[in-house]
Amino acid sequence: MDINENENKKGKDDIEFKIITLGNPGVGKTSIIQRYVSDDFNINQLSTLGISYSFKVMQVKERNLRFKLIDTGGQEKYRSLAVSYFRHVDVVLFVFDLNNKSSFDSVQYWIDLFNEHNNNKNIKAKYIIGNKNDLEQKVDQNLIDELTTRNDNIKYWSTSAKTKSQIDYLFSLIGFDLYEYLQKKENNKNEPNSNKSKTLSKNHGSKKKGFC
Ligand SMILES: Nc1nc2c(ncn2[C@@H]2O[C@H](COP(=O)(O)OP(=O)(O)OP(=O)(O)O)[C@@H](O)[C@H]2O)c(=O)[nH]1
Ligand SMILES: [Mg+2]
Repeated sequence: MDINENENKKGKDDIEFKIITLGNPGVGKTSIIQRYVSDDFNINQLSTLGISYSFKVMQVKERNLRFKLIDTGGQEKYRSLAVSYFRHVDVVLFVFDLNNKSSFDSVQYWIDLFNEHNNNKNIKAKYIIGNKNDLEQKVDQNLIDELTTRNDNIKYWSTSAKTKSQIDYLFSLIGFDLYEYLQKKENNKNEPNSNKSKTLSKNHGSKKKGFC
């Protein structure tokens, strides 16, 4: 894969995308981000107070994608703070703990909460993440498949922040989703039948008429 990553400050050609984590307390949201950004894991990771940010740049082909990672605290008291970010995010990761069934049972709640407060205009990719795949899986795979099928345009991925299993690959997939989005956007802009081109040719046509 043609991907390079670094933590540079925002460069002039970087395109920023906001990625948010959501899910019950203790499922490993912070640990996933910490593993990805710093290749670090803390067995005594403290619960996130409110919101925390980190950044990482991924180069996909000729593009520099700058990820702004918005990590939310899963505790109830931070819910309205988290909700206030929903409208502006590009990618959402709904995280649960594969070893904890009740964290899985809450995922639909998080999806509904997100869908209710996100206008769906900005969102480019949605993932359900089953984290802690180094531990015994206590969530039936059929239930995970059902949940994924029941919700539109959502992908499932299993990770371990502890062993680093599938973490880098997850962010590569996100990088490619965003790259594809940018390509499509550009193609639409250059498309002769796009709305913009239609407006331009209409204006151009009427101007010409005026000169006759
Ligand atoms: N075995 C195992 N433990 C993990 C993994 N990821 C996180 N943990 C542990 O799970 C606990 C909670 O991890 P956090 O990353 O703080 O969870 P969180 O979702 O950010 O929790 P809040 O900030 O309270 O919402 C910590 O003790 C981590 O070390 C994993 O993949 N495997
Ligand atoms: Mg946290």
